[in-house]
Amino acid sequence: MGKGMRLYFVSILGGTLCGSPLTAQVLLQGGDYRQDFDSITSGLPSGWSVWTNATRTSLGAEASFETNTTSWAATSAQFRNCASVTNNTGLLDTNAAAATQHTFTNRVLAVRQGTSFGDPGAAFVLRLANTLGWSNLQFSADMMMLDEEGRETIWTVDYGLGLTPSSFISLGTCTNTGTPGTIQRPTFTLGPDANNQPQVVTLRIAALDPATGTGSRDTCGLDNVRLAGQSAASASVPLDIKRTDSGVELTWPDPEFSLQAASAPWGEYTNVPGAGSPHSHPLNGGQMFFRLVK
Ligand SMILES: [Ca+2]
Ligand SMILES: [Ca+2]
Repeated sequence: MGKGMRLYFVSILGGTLCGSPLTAQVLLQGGDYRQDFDSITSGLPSGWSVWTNATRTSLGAEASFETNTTSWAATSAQFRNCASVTNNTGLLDTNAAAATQHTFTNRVLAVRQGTSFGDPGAAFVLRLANTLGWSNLQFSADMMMLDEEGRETIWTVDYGLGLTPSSFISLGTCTNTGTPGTIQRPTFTLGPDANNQPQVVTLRIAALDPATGTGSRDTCGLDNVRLAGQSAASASVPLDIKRTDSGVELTWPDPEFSLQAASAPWGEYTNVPGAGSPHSHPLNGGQMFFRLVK
């Protein structure tokens, strides 16, 4: 993670909410936010919480999270710590035994809804302390099918302002469907009211409607959440690009900013080693995207 992609966390007022300590919110600073949930055996990451009874006008009730590694097919209705279907070693093993799943280091924040648990109303919540200096915030995540059963859950991505919003702006939906290992990647851009916002911004991935179909409910997993935007600081520094005989030349006026590159707009951006302005980049590969970070 480059120096411009640090994430800072801030403590809030130390209160409690529904019996669970609410310890922190995420503060965007200097780059984008990513969450891989690979450390959830120690608890939910800062800024994250899980809820039931979520509606379009309420966060609902904060729920507990089972930190112990739990198999995809376990039938207990709960928020749980599951293995990804793709281990960090790259192995794709949708038939892995429970004991093998427990050894996977690639974890996901998962939920198994039940007749009286979270259907509808299950929600994954991320709170940002504020978005001061940020605009054009883009959210994306992997929604992963872990255990496929008869019902299908429609997940709504929405956000509201404040710690406990009573209204939410819906960005869209994604339906977790397909065979185990199928990944949906909802990607949405937050509205202008999420730009440069001094209040807490509360983002959700919520089952606001009853699951469709009949029978048991799937186990769904959330992973690789990304939140990226444009910061006022970096927006003020132009990155110019021009064609040369051998490729392109990138120039920028502030040496405190470093150049990063990625093969897709969403990244993953990595530092371009030794790059200073002007930087010559050959045209010898696929498309590339550049940005400046500080
Ligand atoms: Ca993960
Ligand atoms: Ca299903």
